[in-house]
Amino acid sequence: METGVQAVANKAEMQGIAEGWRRAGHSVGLVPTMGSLHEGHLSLVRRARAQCERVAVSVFVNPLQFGPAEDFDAYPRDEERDLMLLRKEGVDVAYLPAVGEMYPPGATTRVRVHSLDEKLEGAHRPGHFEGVATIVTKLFNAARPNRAYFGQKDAQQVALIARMTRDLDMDVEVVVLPTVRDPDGVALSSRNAYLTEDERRAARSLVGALRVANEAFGEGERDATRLRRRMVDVLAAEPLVRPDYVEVVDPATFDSPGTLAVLAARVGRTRLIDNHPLGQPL
Ligand code: PAJ
Repeated sequence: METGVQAVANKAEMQGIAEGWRRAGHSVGLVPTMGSLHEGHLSLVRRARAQCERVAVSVFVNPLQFGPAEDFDAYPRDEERDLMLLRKEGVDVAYLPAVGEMYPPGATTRVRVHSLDEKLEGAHRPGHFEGVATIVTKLFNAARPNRAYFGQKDAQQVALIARMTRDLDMDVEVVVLPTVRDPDGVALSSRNAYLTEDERRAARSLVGALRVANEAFGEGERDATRLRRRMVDVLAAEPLVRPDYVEVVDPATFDSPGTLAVLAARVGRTRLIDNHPLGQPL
């Protein structure tokens, strides 16, 4: 049964609603997103719905986590469709603050997770994780969740949020769900909308590289350098793909070696990331 979703743009209003839920003894789940929702996002929403009595989903394209040369302006936005999907999922509140509501003039406080935020994805996107840590902290303060839901698709973001909640004594359980993929294996991403047909075909090499590493791992290969080389070779065979990094790291520290295969690459002009915990089916 569809009950309607309440759209909230104001942080004080969001806090008031969350406070009411808490006072009534309801558990609260939060799913932070940047909208343009797909089945990956919806898998998080469904888990939140199953585990929590009240569910808030935030839709906010966060300028602070985009570099000056990145795609903040072009990032796909479709609020009406997002609200329709959230209504179907039985979400209680969609929190859609404007940029000025989140970052009014003079808001200069930032949250940093040192060291982790400078590795791999952080090295290629300076300031990105500071933007993520800051907005997630603010979303937690607005929606006051007991549990917050994140996708393994953004593995370093997961490590960062888990570290941040621990380091700052945030009373939020971080729930992580597996990457949802298209039938051809490509990880769902809002940025896939940028790909041409040829690029979309080339993008399969990312999951192809992860599969090759996973098979080698399954056959007993544990040497990070050799696992890495296998992935690099798969990507090198695809002329439309230019890797930023390919590594096998520890999933909590993002130091090498480890058992998490992670990669980032440009496919044409679109930058995509993917990863896989080696040893798990893919
Ligand atoms: P966004 O890219 O919209 O993703 C929102 C959540 O959906 C993240 O936790 C992400 O890991 C998860 N997700 C994306 N693609 C997925 C897939 N194919 N399978 C499973 N989960 C997937 O990540 C962000 O937004 C932002 O950085 C945010 C946390 C909202 C802070 O601004």
